[in-house]
Amino acid sequence: MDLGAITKYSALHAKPNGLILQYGTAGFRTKAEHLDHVMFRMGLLAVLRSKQTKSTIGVMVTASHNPEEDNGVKLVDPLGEMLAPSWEEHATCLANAEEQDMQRVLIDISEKEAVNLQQDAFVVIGRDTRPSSEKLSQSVIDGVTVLGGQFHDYGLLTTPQLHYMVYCRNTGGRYGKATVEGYYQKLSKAFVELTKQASCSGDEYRSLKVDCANGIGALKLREMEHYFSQGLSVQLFNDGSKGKLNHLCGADFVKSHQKPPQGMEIKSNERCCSFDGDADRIVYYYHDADGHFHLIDGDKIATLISSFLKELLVEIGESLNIGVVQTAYANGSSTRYLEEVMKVPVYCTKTGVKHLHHKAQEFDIGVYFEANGHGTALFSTAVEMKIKQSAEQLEDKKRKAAKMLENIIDLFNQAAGDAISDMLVIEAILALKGLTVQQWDALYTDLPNRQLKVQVADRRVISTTNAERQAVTPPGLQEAINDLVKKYKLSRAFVRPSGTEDVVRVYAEADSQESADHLAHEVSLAVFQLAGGIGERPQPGYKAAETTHNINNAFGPGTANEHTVP
Ligand code: NG1
Ligand code: ZN
Repeated sequence: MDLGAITKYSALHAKPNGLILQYGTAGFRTKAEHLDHVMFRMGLLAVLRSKQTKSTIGVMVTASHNPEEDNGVKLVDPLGEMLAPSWEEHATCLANAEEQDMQRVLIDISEKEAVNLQQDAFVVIGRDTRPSSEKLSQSVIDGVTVLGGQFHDYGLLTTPQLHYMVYCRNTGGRYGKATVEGYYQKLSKAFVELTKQASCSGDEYRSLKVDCANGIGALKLREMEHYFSQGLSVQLFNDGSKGKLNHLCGADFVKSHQKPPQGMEIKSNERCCSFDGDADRIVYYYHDADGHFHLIDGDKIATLISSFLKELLVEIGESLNIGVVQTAYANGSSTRYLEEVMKVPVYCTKTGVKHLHHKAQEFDIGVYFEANGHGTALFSTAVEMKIKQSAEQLEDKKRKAAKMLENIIDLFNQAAGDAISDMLVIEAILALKGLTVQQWDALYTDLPNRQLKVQVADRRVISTTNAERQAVTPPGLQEAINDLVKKYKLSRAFVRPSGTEDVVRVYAEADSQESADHLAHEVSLAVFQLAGGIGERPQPGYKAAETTHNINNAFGPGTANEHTVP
């Protein structure tokens, strides 16, 4: 380690005094102007992690669905998964070290993790379309270079594309070719093969309106479009040519406002979807003949996918164990439908895709989705081999089903939730089953629900258990929630501290929207009273809270990932 060079270059990426950040569920996220030193240091850390794992490590510069002025960074581990928890702690220590302590922290990490500093290191870098991203990714490269690491800068990529690149590079190309071209070819080939087998080819099944949140998804989908145009025609909206990233559009806006994005004309019963700013989330929606808006979220996507996979397995005659992984935010109707109608086991984990991904790896086939549309399906190596064999050896109908499954496996991005890949999976399934968007929506009816936020002095006073469904502290809060829930039919409510914002999130569902709204409000009041609420008491009526959420969710000092020390 050339400590002199590190000190010299670090001074060019100096840390603002007193700024403290935390590597949260989605890496570091805050205002772009506070991130230069973090980027440089994450370049350094990626080199150490690469040396330790003797693998390629990814660094993605993005703040996903956050406002355009924000940015963020996360590291991608060897198999395309999120960074290991012990290294998240190292990331936090390194990002917060004062200039004079940097060397010591780097040496500490190397020693603790037994990093062989003589080992070669390789880092791949991707970035989203934010104006600040290019310069910030250059700071990552400075960090990589000063520690003697080799790198490849992919430039503009969706987050899941970067995860894919890392996975490909560390599996000797078995998963695919580690180029954008390789990604397009792998997915498109599987998609075109699948849709060739669809019997209904009416145009209504094959055209789709896509809201790209004015982000990277537009660029990449446009590049990819001609590879799969035989199977699907996409019409892009909010493609970044004029609007602002994530502003009044994108998956997060559509899901939290339960309304269509701006800039998209929707005729009744037209199938539409929205990506988020870095294209790792997707939700679908449509207007019915009466002009009512219907959202099809991650829960319904997981249901469509898992029921299709289950049907294929039955057809092939394979009894593999398939599981669906959700979080506490999954609509109660989806869980009931999966367990009672489809007879698929459902598991609940803490919020954050790394928890879901980890759990899904326990099954032969694990389908995981957050209600907000982030998810994918994972297939064990044994399953992939078995299905490949079946596709060659079985006869007729069984062989056809095995071939379909083989292509579906190729179409999923198994490294991370991926809006483009999920969109193609969904489109293929709808075409193969001849389902309209309304028929898909009608699988079950969502229970009315409401999500609110409460400001408290210190959200860490709330601790939870049972996959965040029950509050352990502060004393009396869970009892209060239990009493409130009893007042309503088909009701459920829970609270948890957010991992990405300085708020406590409240979720409630019940048999009617009015009841869900009341329950959410009453629970918010209980949080305010028992967990140290600050500012104005929560008011009834959800509009105020929702507006606060969407207009004022920029990360300022004191938000989840950022604290300023006086
Ligand atoms: P927090 O802020 O911890 O609730 C949010 C989302 C997560 C996940 C992360 C990372 C909800 C309720 N929470 O986490 O699902 O996507 O951001 O981006 O949607
Ligand atoms: Zn995202």
